[in-house]
Amino acid sequence: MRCFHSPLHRGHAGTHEIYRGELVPCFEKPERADFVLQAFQRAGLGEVSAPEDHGLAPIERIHAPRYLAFLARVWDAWAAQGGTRDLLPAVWPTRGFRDDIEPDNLVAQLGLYSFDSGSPITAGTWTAALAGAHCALTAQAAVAQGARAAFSLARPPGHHAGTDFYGGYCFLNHAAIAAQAFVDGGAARVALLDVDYHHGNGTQQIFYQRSDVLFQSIHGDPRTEYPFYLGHADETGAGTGLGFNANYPLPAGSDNTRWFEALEAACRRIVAHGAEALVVSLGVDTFEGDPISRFHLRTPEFKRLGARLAALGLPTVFVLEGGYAVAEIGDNVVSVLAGFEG
Ligand code: SP5
Ligand code: ZN
Repeated sequence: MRCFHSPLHRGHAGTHEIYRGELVPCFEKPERADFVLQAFQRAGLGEVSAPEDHGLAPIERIHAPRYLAFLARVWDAWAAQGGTRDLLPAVWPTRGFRDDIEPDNLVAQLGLYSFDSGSPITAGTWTAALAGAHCALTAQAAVAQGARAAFSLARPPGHHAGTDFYGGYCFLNHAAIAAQAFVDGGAARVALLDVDYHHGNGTQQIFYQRSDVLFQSIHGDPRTEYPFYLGHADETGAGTGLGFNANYPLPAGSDNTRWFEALEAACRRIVAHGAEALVVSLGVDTFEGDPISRFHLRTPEFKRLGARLAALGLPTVFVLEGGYAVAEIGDNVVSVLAGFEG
């Protein structure tokens, strides 16, 4: 399977996030991609290529213009007023506040477009996220042109980012951008499956009212797990999209039997949807040793996941999401991809 990767991810390098009232080192760091790349190459899974530049148009199909403009300019605006440290929001509009007027104040803008304080913006964040979108788009193009599968190896991740907001270490929703590219290429029905430990709230928000892209997410129960405010089983879509969103929240600590029951249910839905293509939000923070998550998948389970997805027989784009056990992230991702290749 071909892999698309850009070293520009390295420019996104936050130092700290706020956790329990403390600044702690970022979990989402450049080494993550290095380990995945090394493992992919060591396993000899396929060629690694630079992404092609697909321009902004396919990204604007998912994200709002004012949000993209904000991401593109925010670091330079910060630097122009003498800022050097990572940008973190400190204030947010909640119920009853205006969100139609973009404030002039930079930190207020951060709050308007974000939902947590754990996702620092640094000098290279926009460039890294943009390169990630092009990795996903190039992987999608390879699959649209006949490849059985392709892998977008990029960071920061994407599935928490919505049409006009960032959070959960995510800025551009690469998986959603790839799914939209399948639709724009003529696919009537696409399936997007999110196996990251955390609910893909951004992807759900993007496709919630649509029936062409079936979104499903298997994740830690939001009553106790990040992102807390979305991802319950009764969220099934709205309007035309009613019946095309499926969440499988599992209690933190759930065993692998339970996890694979959810995967089986999700796979049945993908078949019932009549999907012509599959996009996988591939987070491996479901790993037993992940520092911020509480599921128990290990190498055999990651292989089994890959094999089960292959059995769907669909053109498939894998997009890297979370996974914070840095030393093991490469082997875990490669186990899924190798399981898929059979
Ligand atoms: C893409 C992705 O996986 N994003 C996850 C964002 C999670 N951010 C919140 C981290 C909270 C850390 N909780 C640690 C609990 C165990 N000590
Ligand atoms: Zn995650």
